[in-house]
Amino acid sequence: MGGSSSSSASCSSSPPRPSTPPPSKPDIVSVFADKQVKEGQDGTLSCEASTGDVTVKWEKNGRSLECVMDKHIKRQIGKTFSLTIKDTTKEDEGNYTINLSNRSGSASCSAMVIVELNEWRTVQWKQDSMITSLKNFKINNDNIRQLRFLLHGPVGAGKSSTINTIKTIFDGHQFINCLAASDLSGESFTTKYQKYTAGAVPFAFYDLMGIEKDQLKGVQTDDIISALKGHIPDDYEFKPQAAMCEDNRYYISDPTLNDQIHCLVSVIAADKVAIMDNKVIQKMKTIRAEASKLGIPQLVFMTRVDNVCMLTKENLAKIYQSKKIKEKMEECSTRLGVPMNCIFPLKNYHEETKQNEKLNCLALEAFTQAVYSANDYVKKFSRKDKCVE
Ligand SMILES: Nc1nc2c(ncn2[C@@H]2O[C@H](COP(=O)(O)OP(=O)(O)OP(=O)(O)O)[C@@H](O)[C@H]2O)c(=O)[nH]1
Ligand SMILES: [Mg+2]
Repeated sequence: MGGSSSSSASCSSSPPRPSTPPPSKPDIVSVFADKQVKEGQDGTLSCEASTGDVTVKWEKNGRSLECVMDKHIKRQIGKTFSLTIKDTTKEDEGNYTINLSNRSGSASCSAMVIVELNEWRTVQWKQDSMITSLKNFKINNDNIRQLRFLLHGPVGAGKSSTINTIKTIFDGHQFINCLAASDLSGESFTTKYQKYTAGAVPFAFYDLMGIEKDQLKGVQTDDIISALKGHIPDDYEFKPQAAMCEDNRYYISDPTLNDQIHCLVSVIAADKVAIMDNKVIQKMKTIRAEASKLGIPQLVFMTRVDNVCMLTKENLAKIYQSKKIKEKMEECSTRLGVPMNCIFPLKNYHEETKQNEKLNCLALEAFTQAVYSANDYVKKFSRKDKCVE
């Protein structure tokens, strides 16, 4: 990270007059580095060049900077050049470049200005009390042994990794059995309807094959709907060409609330939401509409946040100060049609081998919300044990 500098020489067409020797070619002696500025505060980018005999141009995101009075203050003191952005707002975030040029050549350097928003959602960054309250959690329906969570979403969204993360938190050591794919795989790595449990907590997670745009690839929409209703048994091997039907010998024809899903979690990768195919979105909307009809609560877990935001990658505790994360959540909200308060950004274990409390806290915040929603759902059925169909 840090600023970058480049310099390029260009020949002048007319020979220099003997009386005025050409100025020396500018070079950047000290570049400006990426800068994090708190919303509402001033941020200054400052660099030093080898000469002050230059024309100065500032750019933002590759375009000439439109200077706003009392907002952008450009200064040159000798060979030092600076730009101060007053009273920063999220619109000021971007890549800033200074170009210095004269007859003998030019030089430039660029850096990111990242505006830390005022925290717009708070997270409890201590995990112990959250883990304890989930470990002691009592389901509000005596007939229900476990709250059941189904994770669905596009191929490679991070469904299996999310289950791994939650299991890692409860088991107290890194869990990597729920097979997560390498990033390069184009097809779903998970093919079975696999159930995972964690430690002694009364929660079960169902991992699904990813949703694909093609009709005959990935998990079938009808299979996910059948799983929501409790018709699909554990370990069922999905067949992309044909959805499970009533005459299949594994079909659970009379599911109880214990076979049903109690909370549907849509998993979306923050770095892929913009390129998600409309057909995949449409399939997810169909599933969500069916879950709504059944009254099943739904949340969105937005994974891979470290791939879209440098501020968050460096310090997960700043996630709710990041403009980029907010934008990605808004994009998820618009594309999937879910309100912002149902979207939880998180980072999964994928390269680290040691437990990370901030990562755990973010996942625990999201998961706790899923647990309360699932519990509210089964509470409604506390006197009837039958499926709602
Ligand atoms: N950087 C980063 N990578 C992640 C994160 N979560 C998952 N990954 C990576 O994303 C890739 C896909 O993750 P999986 O968990 O296999 O995704 P999936 O949704 O189960 O995929 P399928 O089962 O193939 O449909 C893997 O390489 C993970 O290591 C995250 O929060 N950050
Ligand atoms: Mg998977």
